[in-house]
Amino acid sequence: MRATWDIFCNVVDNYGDVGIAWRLARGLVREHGLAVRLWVDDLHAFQRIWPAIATDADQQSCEGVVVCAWHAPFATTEPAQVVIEAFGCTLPESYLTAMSVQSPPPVWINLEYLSAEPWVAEHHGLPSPHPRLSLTKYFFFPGYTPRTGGLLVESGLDERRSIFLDTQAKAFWRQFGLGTPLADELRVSLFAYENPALPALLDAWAADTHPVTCLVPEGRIVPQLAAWLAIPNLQVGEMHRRGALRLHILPFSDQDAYDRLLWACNLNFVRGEDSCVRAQWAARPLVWQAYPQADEAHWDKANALLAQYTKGLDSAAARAVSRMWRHWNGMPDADDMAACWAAWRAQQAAIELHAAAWRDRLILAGQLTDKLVDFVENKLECRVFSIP
Ligand code: TRH
Repeated sequence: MRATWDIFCNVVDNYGDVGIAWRLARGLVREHGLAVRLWVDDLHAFQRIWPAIATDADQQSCEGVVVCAWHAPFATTEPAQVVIEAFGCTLPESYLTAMSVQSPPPVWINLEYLSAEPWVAEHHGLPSPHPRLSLTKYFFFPGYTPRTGGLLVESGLDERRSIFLDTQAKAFWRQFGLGTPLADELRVSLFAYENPALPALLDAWAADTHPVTCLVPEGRIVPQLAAWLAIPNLQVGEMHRRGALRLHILPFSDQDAYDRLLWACNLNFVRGEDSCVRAQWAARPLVWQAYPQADEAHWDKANALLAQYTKGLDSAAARAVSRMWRHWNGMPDADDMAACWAAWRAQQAAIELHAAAWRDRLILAGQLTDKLVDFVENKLECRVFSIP
C-alpha cells in the first residue's frame, strides 16, 4: 500500500513557502503516485499562485492533492505515515501528540530553505530527537550539490520548455499585446522586493542603445515603478515608454504560466527561493535578489550561490554577473548600477551560453522529490525492522 503523506505549510510572507510546498505536493502525487494532504494556513496566498484553489474550502482536491485549510485550533486528525514540516513551521501540538502515540511513529521531516552555502551538505539528513516525545525529526536540506537534498524539478520540464519556445512563444507574447521580439530587443522579467537600486536600473534600461522591454508581474515593486514613471495608480495591463525602455505591468499568473514568462525572456530578475530555481531551470541569465534577512544573512546566501554559479565563466563575465547580483542585493562594495549594467551588456553573449551550461550542471544535484522519497523509504524500512 502507498504511504500517506501530510505536508504542513505556514505562509510567513510572500509566496515562496506555499509555492514550494505546492510544487513538492504536486510532484509527489504526479511522479510517485503518493497520497498527499497539504495543510496550508493561508489559502489566499495559495490562490495567487494557483487560481483553482478555493479560499473558503476546508478540504478540496486539486491536481490529485488533498488541500486542507490549516486552522487553529487544529481538529483531531489521524497523522499520515510521513509528515513534512515545511521550513520549521511548527506542527499543531495535538497532531504532534497523535504522531507520538502511533506505532510505528510517522517519518517526520523538516524541509529546510535552499542555500548554496557549503555547510548545507554536512547538515542534510541529520536527526533531531524530540525533547519530550518519542519522535525524531530529520532535517532535509535542498541544495546545489549531490550531497544535499537536490532541487525541485519535475520530469519533462526541459521538453515542455523546448516545445514552448518552438511553437507557443508567439502566442504567449500576443496575450500581452506584444509581437515577436525584435532582433536586437532585450526582454526582461522583473520579480523583486522593494529595492533602492531599481530607479538606477530603470534609468540604465531607458538609456540603453537597444530596445528593452520589461515585464513586471503585479506585486511589491509596482509603487516604486509608479514613482519612477511619475504615474500614480499604475495598473495591471498598462504599458509605458521611457527612452529605450517599454514597461508592462502583467497580471500575477499561476506557477506554470510564470515558468513560460521565464522561458520567453532573455533575462529574468527573480527573488526569494522558488522563482530563483525556476529561472535557473529556464536556462536563461538571471539576477537574483535574496530574501532580505536580519544581519544581512542573505548576502552570504547570495555570495554562496554566486561562487558556484560563476564557476566556468571567464573572469570578465563572472565579474559582470557578480557586480550585478551584488549591487542588486545592496552589498556595500558594489559599483554603481549604470556601470554594472554596461558590464553585463558587454558580457551578455557569454552569460547566455553559461546559463544553458549551468542548467545542465544543476541536474547533477538530483531531483528533490526523488531524493526525499528515497530518504523516507529508507527510514520507513528501518522503522519496520526496529519494531519489536
Ligand atoms: O514570494 P517570494 O519572495 O517567497 C519568499 C522566499 O521563498 C523566501 O525564501 C521565504 O523565506 C519568504 O518568501 C518567506 O519568492 P519565491 O520563493 O520566488 O516565490 C514566489 C512564488 O510565486 C513562486 O512559486 C513562483 C510564484 N509566482 C507565480 O506563481 N506567478 C507569478 O506571476 C510570479 C511572479 C510568481
